[in-house]
Amino acid sequence: MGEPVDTEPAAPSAEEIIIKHPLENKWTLWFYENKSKVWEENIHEVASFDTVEDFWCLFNHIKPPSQLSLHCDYNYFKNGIKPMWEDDKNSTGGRWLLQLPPAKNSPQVDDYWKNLIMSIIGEVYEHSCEINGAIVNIRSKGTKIAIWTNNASKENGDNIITIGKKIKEVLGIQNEKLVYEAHEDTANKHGTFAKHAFML
Ligand code: MGP
Repeated sequence: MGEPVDTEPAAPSAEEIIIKHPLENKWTLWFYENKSKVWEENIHEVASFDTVEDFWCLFNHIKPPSQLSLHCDYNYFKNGIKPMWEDDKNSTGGRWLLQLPPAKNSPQVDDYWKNLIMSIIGEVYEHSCEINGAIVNIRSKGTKIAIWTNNASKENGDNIITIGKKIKEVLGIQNEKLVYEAHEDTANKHGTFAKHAFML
């Protein structure tokens, strides 16, 4: 009889166990749940991460958007930026917005969301420094997925468009409409729609 064949994979070295892959930025997940009439009281910080491994630990531990209750939101923002118009980093910014049918049990919404979050924490955008975060809103009228950027001025149009085109590429969407709204216009809108500064 020959030597027994060892089919077990080699045990990871101490270095492999300890080293995590750092992200360019630290990110924070916030959760919005519509409980109080005061909007700001409904939004809570959940956890922060700055490595790929800690991101997946968190992301895989929580429900995907399609399993959330109505009127809930996930918000992933760069650490230190609150997911609200009032934050200094958001106040002059806006959002690229994708409107989808209601999310309940929609694997497509979960796919879009996962790819979008991977793209922002992986900093795949040419102007990643302009990206503050991303939000998914679960509503009865439909699901909204958005990337928030920090400069909605007309003079910054080229960068905004470049980011929007990259979002379409990341999500693999050609026919779906993406609109960019300045937060100032969203906050002051009358009715459902804000003025669209750009459209792709
Ligand atoms: P929403 O949750 O972004 O969208 O904003 P929803 O529920 O689809 O409603 P719609 O108006 O877009 O059709 C709902 C409301 O939450 C807003 O009208 C504001 O009253 C409040 N709100 C939302 N955001 C993102 C903010 C914010 O950043 N700051 C403050 N103060 N209120 C906000």
